[in-house]
Amino acid sequence: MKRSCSQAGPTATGSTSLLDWGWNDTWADRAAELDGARGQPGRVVAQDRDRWSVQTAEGPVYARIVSGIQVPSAPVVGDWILVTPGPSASDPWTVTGLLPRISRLVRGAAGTGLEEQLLAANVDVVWVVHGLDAPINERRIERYLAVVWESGAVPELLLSKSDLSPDVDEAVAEAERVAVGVRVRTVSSVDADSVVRLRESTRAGTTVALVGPSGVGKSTLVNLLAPAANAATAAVRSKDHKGRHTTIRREIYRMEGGALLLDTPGIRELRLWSVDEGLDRAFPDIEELARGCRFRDCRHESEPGCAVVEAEAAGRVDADRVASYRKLRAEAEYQARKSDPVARKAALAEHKSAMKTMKYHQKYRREE
Ligand SMILES: Nc1nc2c(ncn2[C@@H]2O[C@H](COP(=O)(O)OP(=O)(O)OP(=O)(O)O)[C@@H](O)[C@H]2O)c(=O)[nH]1
Ligand SMILES: [Mg+2]
Ligand SMILES: [Zn+2]
Repeated sequence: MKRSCSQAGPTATGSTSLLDWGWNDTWADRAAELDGARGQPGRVVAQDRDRWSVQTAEGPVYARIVSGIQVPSAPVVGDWILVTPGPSASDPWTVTGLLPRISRLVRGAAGTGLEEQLLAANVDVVWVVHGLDAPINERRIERYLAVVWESGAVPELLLSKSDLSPDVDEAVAEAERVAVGVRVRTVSSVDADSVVRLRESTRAGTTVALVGPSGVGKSTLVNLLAPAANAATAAVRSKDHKGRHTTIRREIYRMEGGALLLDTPGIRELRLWSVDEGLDRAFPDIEELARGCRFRDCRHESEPGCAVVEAEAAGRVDADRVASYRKLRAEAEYQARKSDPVARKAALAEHKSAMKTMKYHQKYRREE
């Protein structure tokens, strides 16, 4: 297994600066606004338990949280933090601050699902990867899109392993029916042009995360797009094309062309943790219909004058899709009812403020 700090540092990629890891004026402003916190900025590119791999202007360092120094929440991959040298030769750097996040990729933690698990921060685009060695799983795509929209990042659907699809056009058409308003593309590791097109669609300085089930080819793509990455990959099981959970941690790599790529472990279960804008953005067709409902707070279940139920009965909207929408909403609402109210309130407050800044950030990027 490779070590990110040695691979991603100056020796592997030539001299690096914070700009190479996505630093820009927004982050400089945020760092300047951090009252009282000392230290120099760096980006978390990987994490091993209680030790963070951080890229700073001086190169890669390892940092820990030291008791007595308050940090608002534990950093995750993608975070911009402040670090200072010390306290000892064996623990060479200390986390002293956390810059407010612009996006938060969150799920209900595995198991009970009642706590939020922050998977990554400050991601701009998420590639939701679906392997074409298996039939299109519409419900899974909807679930991923809802979670990603909720994060504040922009989802794009990557249909991978197109070389193994019996009918690529049909698969794309099926996926587009549920990925409403989302860019859908095919890619194959054995089709170099498809990989080049993917690379050319990214922008220097932006962070792109790959998410999806195990075995869909996330790390294979990372290795093609960021040749210094050398991420481990492994063949899927032949009987059912299931992956073997080869990638075991989240890690950011620098891509040719200047974007940052975040490889993630295959996801077994992706629970929607909150319903703010994510669900409506993943289901814009249902949101559009809902404008015709008699009651503004209609839940599209059995209320009179419900335009969604009417459209469903008339076959104008796919009943499975409406069921999927209701299921995701119920899931997030259940978690909201059952989870610790104090912890949830604090997490939601941070989440909402990140969403606001994401909007600012998008505007900022358009004006560039
Ligand atoms: N035929 C074909 N095989 C591919 C393609 N992309 C990946 N594979 C193979 O699929 C298997 C799984 O690829 P990985 O890159 O390890 O998948 P992953 O999504 O990173 O899996 P986890 O790390 O377990 O989440 C490997 O044997 C790859 O060689 C592709 O486009 N076409
Ligand atoms: Mg992998
Ligand atoms: Zn309704």
